[in-house]
Amino acid sequence: MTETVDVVIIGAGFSGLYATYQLSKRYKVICFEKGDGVGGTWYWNRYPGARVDIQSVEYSYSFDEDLQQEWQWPEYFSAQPDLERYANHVADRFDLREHIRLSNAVESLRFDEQSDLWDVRTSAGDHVKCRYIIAATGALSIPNEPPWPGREDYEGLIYHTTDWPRGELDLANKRVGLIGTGSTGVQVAPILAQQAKSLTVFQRTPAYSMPSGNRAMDEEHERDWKENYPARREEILNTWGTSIVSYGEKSALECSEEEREEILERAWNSKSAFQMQVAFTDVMTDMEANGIVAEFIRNKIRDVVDDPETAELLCPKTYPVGGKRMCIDNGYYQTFNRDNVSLVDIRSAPIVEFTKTGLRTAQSEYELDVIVMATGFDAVTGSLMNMDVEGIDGIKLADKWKDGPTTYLGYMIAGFPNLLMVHGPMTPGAQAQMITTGEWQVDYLADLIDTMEAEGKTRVDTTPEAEQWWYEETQNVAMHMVHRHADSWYNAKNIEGKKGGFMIYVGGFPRFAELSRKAAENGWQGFNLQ
Ligand code: N01
Repeated sequence: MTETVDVVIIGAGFSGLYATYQLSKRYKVICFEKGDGVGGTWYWNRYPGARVDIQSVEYSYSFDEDLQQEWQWPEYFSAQPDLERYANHVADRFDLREHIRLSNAVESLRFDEQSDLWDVRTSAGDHVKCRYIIAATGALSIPNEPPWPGREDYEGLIYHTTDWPRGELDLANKRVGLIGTGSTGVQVAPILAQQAKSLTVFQRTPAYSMPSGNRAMDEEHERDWKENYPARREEILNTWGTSIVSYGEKSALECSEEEREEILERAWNSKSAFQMQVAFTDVMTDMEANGIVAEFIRNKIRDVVDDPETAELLCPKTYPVGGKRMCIDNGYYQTFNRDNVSLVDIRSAPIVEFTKTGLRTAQSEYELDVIVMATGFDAVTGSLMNMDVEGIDGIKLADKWKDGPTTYLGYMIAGFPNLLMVHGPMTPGAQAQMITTGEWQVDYLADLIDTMEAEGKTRVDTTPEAEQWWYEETQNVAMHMVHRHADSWYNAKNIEGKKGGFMIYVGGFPRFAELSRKAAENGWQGFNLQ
């Protein structure tokens, strides 16, 4: 049976849930979700230690005043179970479940040029026609698993952190290998070290990380936020990184050494990794200023790690602070002082293959009972590229994006009418706080849909020229930022062979929002309403 609705939303993560809430008020909506529960990132990433790195009074919905007043976060930085509980609460409280179909992944999307409707087919066999698609598929949904040979011969267990088994995993007496030292590896390592017989950490590039200082929520802090929520939410949207921190007013280069140290110590104790990146005006734009912050962090690492050789290996020296996402941790560097933990440098001697009993690098062989892959994601484009998406004239999205994504303001792709994206390629993504900025983008797209419906239009598409303008803006702003000196998932350089330039807009959310707003005010410039 074929159903017809107005909008199909893909993904019941935080943006998909809000899109379902917002659009189901006036349109017929179905939200398809691959997982058997809601929460997206916070449904999938249930590895031990998974926790948000932005304080939860910020990293939460703003759309309903009662919700933000009544909800209580137990800790400053919420753990995955609390974030998943919150997503479920929102789904129940706002009666979203009637629109959501779980364990039901969208497999193909085909645009019908006669009717201007999308034809949607799913893993559970559903067949739906709809005017609009909202792809809230997440920037970090498809795991990156490097194709080292021999995997099928390995007799131990392999877990990617984003596909962690439910329930307790008994690691006592197990020799565990952890590959990857990004935000995820840094969070999971201390816990694996406590649980396992031994932990071997395979590091290609060290992270910059600072202690999270996570603690139980204190009443005064919570009350302060709840009394000031509307103003704080506005302030969040008006800051470069959509987080309320204290933005430095001086260049690192014009401060005396004592002044710098004082500012950096304060930033280090602020419990916000973002604060380190804005401690001075030029940390994110000037490599010399950035180098001062980098050296401060390296000295903190050297202070904590007992073995000088291990400490040096853990010190990032090849890219700037903030060039990749800076991490916050709960005892990461202290982990390397434990007798059961060792660090292997796979930059100088890369992993070559899995063996029957573990891993072989260019230098040695390691016997491991469990291998944990914290190797990140086929980020930003992976989720849509994994579906069979066909636009006008039979163009496949996988072909269109084979050399990297192009979008207009991250919302639309030329040749794929009525397909709208939240946190799409070339939006600020993880350079911003994704719940609040996701709400903002959903509201923007809801306005676009409302305009279409009010004007009796059936097709909105963008143009290659509009895409080109946005591509240049995205790449140009990156050329002024230190991000260009790091290989990361922001610029598609985390996976060998992946093509594309900057897929994350690093010009700041306020500029992105301003350009989006201007386009809407100028009669939806760049969006071709027909
Ligand atoms: O992934 P990553 P992640 N050979 O891509 C290594 C968000 N997040 O899951 O740096 C050897 O950052 C790779 O090495 P290198 C956050 O936005 C947030 O950790 O490419 N190593 C790196 O060490 C974050 O940015 C939170 O040299 C290989 C690691 O694997 C994003 O998710 C928590 C390799 C991957 O690091 C992704 O973080 C967790 C190879 N072939 C995540 N391929 C919080 O809110 C990859 N690696 C706290």
